[in-house]
This record gives sequence, structure tokens and C-alpha cells, in this order.
Amino acid sequence: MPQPELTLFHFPGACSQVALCALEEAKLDYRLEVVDLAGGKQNTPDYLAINPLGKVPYLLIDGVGLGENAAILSYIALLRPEAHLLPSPADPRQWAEGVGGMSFCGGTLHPAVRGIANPFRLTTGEVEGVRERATELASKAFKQANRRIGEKGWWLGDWSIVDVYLHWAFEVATSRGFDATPFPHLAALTERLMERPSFARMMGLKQPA
Ligand SMILES: N[C@@H](CCC(=O)N[C@@H](CS)C(=O)NCC(=O)O)C(=O)O
Repeated sequence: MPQPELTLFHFPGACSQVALCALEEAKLDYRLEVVDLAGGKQNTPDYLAINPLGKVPYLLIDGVGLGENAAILSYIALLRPEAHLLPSPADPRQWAEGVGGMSFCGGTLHPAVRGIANPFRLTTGEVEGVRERATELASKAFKQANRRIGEKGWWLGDWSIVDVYLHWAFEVATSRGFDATPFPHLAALTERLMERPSFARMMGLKQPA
């Protein structure tokens, strides 16, 4: 069956890198459109006409848009089940663990990481208090993730796209001064994930030419 036509809207270093890695891992053909978040291009009329929320990732599937990392990752996983991005939905319990991992990254970690990286997005006042509280929230969540990776090896036991999502959140936090020392299993993720060609390619594609 021919694959749908796919276009991913992405910005290097943003959470859209997880969707990019999923497309690579699933060996799908896709077009990459860089939205310059640093230059505010997500809020231009042209991009808002495509995605009114002005966010990446955004995936056009045969011209019709899909937002939210968890939805995009689920779609790619189901489109190419042989890539094992997530557990099979034939096992509801395991599938739910995969959804739980994506929700943890998108719903729990991402807002805390945003408070560390971009606290000015969350307040019109002083940013230091926001960063302090966000650091506390991130510490609690990363502690649980670090323990889980230490015990199971990967978030689900076997590699999944959740590990790539977790890596993104940890990398953003630590690149903005969050102390990695108490989380050795998370700190080791980059090197371990680099052994996967899809991840290495995604990291290579991170910087715009
Ligand atoms: N809930 C969304 C969050 C997406 C999101 O916040 N993306 C950020 C990049 S990491 C973005 O597009 N920021 C641009 C902005 O908010 O102006 C998801 O999980 O896909």
C-alpha cells in the first residue's frame, strides 16, 4: 500500500525532534519544513493558516494536519507497526504503558521543562520564582524516570519512542542549567540512543544547514 504523503513541521532542538526521529525509525518518506521558532515564524499568518496553535510538531497527512506529539507518534507507530515505536495495541496493557510514557513526557515533563527553559512564557513578573518551582517539579518527575530507566533499561523495558521523548526533555532541561548529576540513567541516554541510526540521523538533522 502506498504510504500517505507526509510533511513534518519542525524546529531543530524543539520537541518536534521526537516526531522526526519516529519518521526516521519507521523509514517513512517525508518532507521536512523548518519553522523558525527563534525568529517567531510560528506566529506568522502563513504558518497559523496551517496550524492555528502556532506549534511544532505538526504533521500533514495527505494535506490534512495532525498536532500534538503523542498523536503524531501514535499515528506513525500504527502506520508502521514493524518499526515497534510503541507496543502493539493488541496488548491493551502494554499499549497503555506507551501512551502513559508519551503523556508523562508531554503532560508532566514538558511544562516543567518549559518553566526552566522559557520561564518568561509563564509569567509577566519575575522569572526566577517560576524557574525555581519548575525545577522542583522537573526534579520530582525526572527522579521517577531515572529510577524507571535504571530498573527496566528503557522506559518500557524494550526501546521505544518514549525514550527519545524522555531524552529530549532531559536534554533541554540540562542545557539550561538543570543539574544532571542525580540522574545518571537519564544522562546516559544520549550515548545509548546514538547507537540507533534513526536517532543519530535526527541529531544530525538538528542543525539547519
Ligand atoms: N502539547 C504540544 C506542545 C508542542 C509545543 O509546545 N511545541 C513547542 C516547541 S517544543 C512550540 O511549538 N513552541 C512555539 C510556541 O509556543 O510559540 C505537543 O506535545 O506537541
